[in-house]
Amino acid sequence: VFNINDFNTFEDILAGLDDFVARCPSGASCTLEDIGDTVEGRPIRLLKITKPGDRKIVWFDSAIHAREWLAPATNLKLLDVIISQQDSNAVSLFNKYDFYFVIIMNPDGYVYSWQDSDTRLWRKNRSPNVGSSCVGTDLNRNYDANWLSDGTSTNPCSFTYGGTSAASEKETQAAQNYLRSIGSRVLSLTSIHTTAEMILIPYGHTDDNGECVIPADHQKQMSAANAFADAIENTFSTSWKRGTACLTIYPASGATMDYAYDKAGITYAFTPELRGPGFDPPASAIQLSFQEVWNGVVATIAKIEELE
Ligand code: 0X9
Ligand code: ZN
Repeated sequence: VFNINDFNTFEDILAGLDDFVARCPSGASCTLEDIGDTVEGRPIRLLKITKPGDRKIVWFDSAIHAREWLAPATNLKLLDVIISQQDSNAVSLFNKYDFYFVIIMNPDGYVYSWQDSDTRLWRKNRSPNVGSSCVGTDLNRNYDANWLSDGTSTNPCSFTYGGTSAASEKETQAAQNYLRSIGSRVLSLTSIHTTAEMILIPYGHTDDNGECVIPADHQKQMSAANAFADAIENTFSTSWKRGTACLTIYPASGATMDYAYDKAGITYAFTPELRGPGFDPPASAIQLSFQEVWNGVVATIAKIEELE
């Protein structure tokens, strides 16, 4: 049974999405759309909460890395606060923007991470690799954004295996095509991961001299990231790093966020690395994570409005 205050199986999350649609606020439309499917035949399901008019989109995705269970759990709470329309910030944000949520970007990997204790820490998708007994590609290294340049492996047994070509994976193709189709309407994209307590912005790659590449929009992106991270820190007096992925966590190319910025024209693309501890925090971390991230989202959107 779906429980917003606990970690949920893929099946329960799909049922939970149906419940959310049934609770759509009055005057709004809540629509499910499958942007693609996986090698094992599971849907990559998008929930759109919209109102009529020419409105910008606020996008949240999670669980491209299967084992990072706090990410979809936090994302479901963001979806809940928007659909419930009980919070004054949620009301004013939904007066202006449409909200799009993909809770599970990597369904096959997520299901595998629930199978048993041996598979709990699975990260990649579950597509077979020709000529190898090792399964899966790291979808956050597979995007057509400086693919294979940094922090990735050509060994199918590696947990950062980048795939046979840019966007070789069905999940990547689905996300890329969809993001390009809506990119000009997206105010911000937040691709949620765990666990390093950081707000990352583009880019992840380095240049020929091994220097981290800094985007043209860095100043704006950095002030939005600072607003995000400061609001998180102020929630529970914690400390969060912020900055480009390459400088702040490590060089890594071919990620969702970098594709969103570089190829889909989304200026404000963030990767929060949520609180820990580790990949198995207690369920009590879900509400804490939500509270701090929600404060961050409200603050960063206010900052983006100021910058644009
Ligand atoms: O390595 C990753 O994919 C992310 N860290 S995680 O521990 N969740 O695996 C960081 C992604 C950095 N983002 C970009 N390179 N754009
Ligand atoms: Zn991750």
